[in-house]
Amino acid sequence: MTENFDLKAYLEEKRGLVNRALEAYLPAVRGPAFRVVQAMHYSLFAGGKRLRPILCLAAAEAVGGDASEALPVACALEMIHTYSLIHDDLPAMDDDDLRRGQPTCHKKFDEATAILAGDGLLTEAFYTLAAAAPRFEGREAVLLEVTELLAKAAGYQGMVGGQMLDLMAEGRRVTLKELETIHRLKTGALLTVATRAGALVGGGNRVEVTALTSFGERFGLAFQVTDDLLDVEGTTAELGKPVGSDEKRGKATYPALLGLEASRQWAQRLVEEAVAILSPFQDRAAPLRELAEYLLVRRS
Ligand code: GRG
Repeated sequence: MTENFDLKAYLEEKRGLVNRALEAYLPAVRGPAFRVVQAMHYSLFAGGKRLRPILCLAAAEAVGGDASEALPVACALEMIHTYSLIHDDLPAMDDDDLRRGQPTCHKKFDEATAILAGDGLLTEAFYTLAAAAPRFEGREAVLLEVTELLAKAAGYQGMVGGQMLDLMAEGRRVTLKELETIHRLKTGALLTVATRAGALVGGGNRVEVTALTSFGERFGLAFQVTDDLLDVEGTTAELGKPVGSDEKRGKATYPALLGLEASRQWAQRLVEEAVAILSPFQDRAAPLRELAEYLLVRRS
């Protein structure tokens, strides 16, 4: 715990910052293809904790940077994340009707529109990064590095690859090592790049960037373990999506492989390791520290 730090107020402030920036970056709902933009808006603003953008802003602050400098990167992360949720909910993947407490994109619109809305958000993420170049005058190399890292984390070497492995593992027994690889790629890659990119944009040195990347890796895994636990222990009202879906689909999860208590202990250990990595950053890392500890008590 960091004294005098109000995580709730911090999250509210940063969520507002991110939401206003997302509104500004997204195109207006008009023009001949307005329907796809409408679907992009719908999913992006249908709730969502904005965890990845907030991690990115908090990492920029932890190295002494200004959160507003990291906003284009933060928004690109949320666009990529929302695209992945839209596609993950499609009938060909998880076939879910509810996301963020609202009908999924393909239920609200139709399947083809949902596919295009996901494509539109993924593309818009990289447009947002490229269009931010004037804000990086003299630091273009940083923007280029961050763009490369985001592409790698989102693509076949990261989230897309993890999703593929996850689908290929359905209905068969996987080892703990395989499960960790799936999650490191499927959800971990984007969470890890959030802190790494934030540290880079915030002007962190190599030691700081490496430390905040290691923090992001632990955070990403702990997030997944607690996500698996919530799928067993949470409620639809809390999560805004159906619960118990992992077990129904015969998906490998930490509770299924380790049991509930060992999964809780594993999450606790990952969070402890993540928090220990932050000690050189002292109070500037208070938001990251509190966010990591929050994972252990979160209900959504
Ligand atoms: C379709 C290419 C492609 C990838 C999909 C991330 C992913 C890969 C699928 C999501 C499946 C899922 C529910 C995984 C559990 C972890 C996770 C990403 C939860 C949702 O993230 P939150 O809790 O959601 O940050 P909000 O709605 O708050 O943004």
